[in-house]
Amino acid sequence: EGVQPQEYTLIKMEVVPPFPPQLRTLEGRRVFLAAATLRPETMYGQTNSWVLPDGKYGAFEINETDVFIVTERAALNLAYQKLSRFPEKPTSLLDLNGHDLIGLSLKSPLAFNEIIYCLPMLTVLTDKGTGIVTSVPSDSPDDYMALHDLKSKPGLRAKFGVKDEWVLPYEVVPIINIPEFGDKSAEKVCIDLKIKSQNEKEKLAEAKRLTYLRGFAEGTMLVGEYAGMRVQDAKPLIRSKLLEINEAVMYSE
Ligand code: A2H
Repeated sequence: EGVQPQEYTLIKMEVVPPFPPQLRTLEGRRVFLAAATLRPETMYGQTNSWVLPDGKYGAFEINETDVFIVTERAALNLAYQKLSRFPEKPTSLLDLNGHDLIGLSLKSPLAFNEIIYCLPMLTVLTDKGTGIVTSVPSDSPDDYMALHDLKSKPGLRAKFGVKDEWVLPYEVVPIINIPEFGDKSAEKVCIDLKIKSQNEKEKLAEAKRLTYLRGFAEGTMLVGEYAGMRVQDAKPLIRSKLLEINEAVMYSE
């Protein structure tokens, strides 16, 4: 972990019932994949969520009604931030791994796609955030390449039991304009840098640097309540709104 504390927004991606067999014991509760993001203003463009297939997760009681699926490490941090049924003591209802989560259908705040699916990404870190990532391929080069890999490689889908209908219908949703990069900045930068897969770490770091700098400074919202507003002005407004309506919570580490 870095020296500077990082403030994330945790997006509550609700698992849509009926639950699959491996989650059946959670039936009757409100269960969320809680995804850590630094870009709450991009939530309109969500196409899926990401988990690490071999990652270890748990279903933790946050309060009387809500259950968050996150890593144990994140659950402990949450418990020290008043996000646990019992203060400073995470209680897990169920141990899970990434494979158990792949294919879950989700409803996520602000997303134009009404239902999105949980999919595998091999570069998810289990020692950052919650180990759950929400995917916005229009504006995140990592998300764009990981979705591109799944779309273009039937063998990769087969390896992780990913059904075509969880991936193929989902297109990049334009949500932010960046003068230099257009309305699908992550796609453009990945193509310009000739990035071939989610595993090209160095090129992806460069792509992230380019889109992040320009996006925050020069980006304009194309959609939503704050269409036409600069990204840097819309971001805190959208974050506050999500927190206020209880579709997100704050999390720092
Ligand atoms: B961001 P930082 Cl549109 N493993 O959210 C890998 N990546 C993770 C993660 C984990 N355990 N937890 C969070 N992240 C991602 C949106 C987004 C993000 C956009 C553009 C850029 C971007 C949609 N994905 O991040 O190392 C999450 O993806 C660029 C870095 O703490 C989170 O924000 O700075 C970001 O990384 C946090 O990374």
